[in-house]
Amino acid sequence: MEVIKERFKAKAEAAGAEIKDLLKEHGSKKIGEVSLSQIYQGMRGITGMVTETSLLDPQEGIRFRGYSIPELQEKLPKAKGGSEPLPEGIFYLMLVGEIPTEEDVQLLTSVWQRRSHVPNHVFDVIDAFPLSAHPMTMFVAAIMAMQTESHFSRAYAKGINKKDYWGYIFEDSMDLIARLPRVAAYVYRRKYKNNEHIQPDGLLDWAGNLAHMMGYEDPSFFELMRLYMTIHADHEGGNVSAHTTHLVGSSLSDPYLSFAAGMNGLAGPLHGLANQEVIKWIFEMREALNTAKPTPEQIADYVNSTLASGKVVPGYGHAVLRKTDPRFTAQMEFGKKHMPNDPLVQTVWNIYDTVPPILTALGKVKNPWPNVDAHSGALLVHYGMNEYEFYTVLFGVSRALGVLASLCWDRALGFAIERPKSVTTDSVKAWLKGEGEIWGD
Ligand code: HAX
Repeated sequence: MEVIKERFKAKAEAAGAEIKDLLKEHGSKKIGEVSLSQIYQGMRGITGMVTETSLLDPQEGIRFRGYSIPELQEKLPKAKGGSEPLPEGIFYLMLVGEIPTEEDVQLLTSVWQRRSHVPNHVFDVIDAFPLSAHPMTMFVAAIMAMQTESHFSRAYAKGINKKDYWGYIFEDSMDLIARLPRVAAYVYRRKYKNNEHIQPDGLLDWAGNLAHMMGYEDPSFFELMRLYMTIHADHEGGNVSAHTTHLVGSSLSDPYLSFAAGMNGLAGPLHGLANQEVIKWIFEMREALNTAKPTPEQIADYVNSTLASGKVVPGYGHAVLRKTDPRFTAQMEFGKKHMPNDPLVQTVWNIYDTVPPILTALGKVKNPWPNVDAHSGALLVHYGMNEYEFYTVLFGVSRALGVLASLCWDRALGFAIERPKSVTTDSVKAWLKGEGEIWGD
C-alpha cells in the first residue's frame, strides 16, 4: 500500500506546485460568463470546479485521465482468462494518473482484500430495516454506520496539521472501497435471498468477489461486473453524486460522510436510479403490450404514451453529453458478445432505434441519445438479477472509485471549502433595474 500512497503523494505534490504557478500567472483569467438562465436552470454549462480524475466531452463522452473506454478496455490489466478491465486498474489510473501494471493491480486487489472486514454493527444496522426498505436506503445507512471507522475524523479530533489531511482521507477511502462489495452483497442477500449470506473468497478480485458474494457463478457475469464497475466509476465532477461528495468533503467531512451524501444524490431517478427506472419501464411496457418482444411500432406508441403522461423516457438524455454515451456502447458490445439473442437485450436495441427521433421531434430535448442507464439492467436480467431496485447500489459501489479518488486529490491539493454565491429573485429584479450590485459578498 505504501508504494501506491507514495506515488500518489509525489504526483499530488508536483501537481500542487504546478497549480500554484498556474494561478500566480493566470489566476485572474476569465473562463466564460454566467447568464441569468444558467443560474435559474441547474447551473448548466457553468465551469466552476476542478476534478482531476476524468473529463467529459459532450461529443465524444468520458475520458479517464485522457483515455476513452475502448482504450481502457485494451490497456488496463484483466483477470486471468478474462477480457474486461479490472476496476482496480481504473482506480489506480484515476488516483495516480498512469496506466497501472499487472503488479500494481494485484497489489490493490490484495490490499482491498485485507481491508474488507466490515464491523458487525454495520450488518446490525442493515438488519434493522424492514425488508420493504429500498436497497439504496440500506446501503447509505450502512455507509454511515461504517463512519465509526474513520481515521480522518479520529485524527482531526486529536488535532492534525492541514498538510496531513490527505493521508487520512487516503486511508479512509481505501478502507471504504474495500468494504463496499461486502456491504452491497449483504443488502442484496438480505433483501432478496432469504438473508442467506455468502462469505468472501480471499482469492478473488474486487468485482469478482462482489459477483461471488451476491451468489452468481457464471464467469461471464464476473466479466460483466468488472466492466460495469469500470465504466460507472466516474463522469467528471459536476454530476450530482460526484459533486455532492466533493462539496460535502470540502467542509472536511470524512470520506464516509461525504460518500454517503453522494449516494443519496445517486438515488434520485434523474441520476443513478434511472437504471432501475429503465427496466421497470420496459417490464411495464411488456406487460401493457402483453409481449416479450414488442415491435418498433409498439415501442414508439408506448414512448409517446409515456411522454403524453408527463414522464421522461428513462435512460435517454444527458445534461452534458450530446451523442450516444460510450458507456452504453460498451454494454451493447458486451451484449452482442455474450447474449445477442436475448429478447430483453434486443428490446433495448430496438428502443435505441426508436426513441432518439421521437425525442428530437419534441424540439426541446438537448440530447435524444441513450445514457449509461439505458442498457445496464437488461444485461443483469440476463443473468437472473431481476431485482431492479438493487441496480443503483451496484452503480454506487462503482462510483466510489471515482469520487473517492477525487476526494484524495481535493485534500492533497488543499482545495477550499466550496461556497458559491446565491441570489434572490428580488435581488435580481433590483439589479436589472440598475438598483444595486448583487454580486460579491
Ligand atoms: N424524456 C423526456 N423528456 C426529456 C428527456 C427524456 N429522456 N430528457 C430531457 N427531457 C426534457 C426535459 O425534461 C426538459 O423538459 P422541460 O423543459 O419541459 O422541463 C427538456 O427536455 C430539456 O431538458 P434537457 O436540457 O435536454 O435535459 P436536462 O439537462 O435538463 O436533464 C436529464 C438531463 C438526464 C435529467 C434528462 O435528460 C432526463 O430526465 N433523462 C431521463 C432520466 C435519465 O435517464 N437520467 C439518467 C441520466 C444519466 C445519469 O446521470 N445516470 O446516472
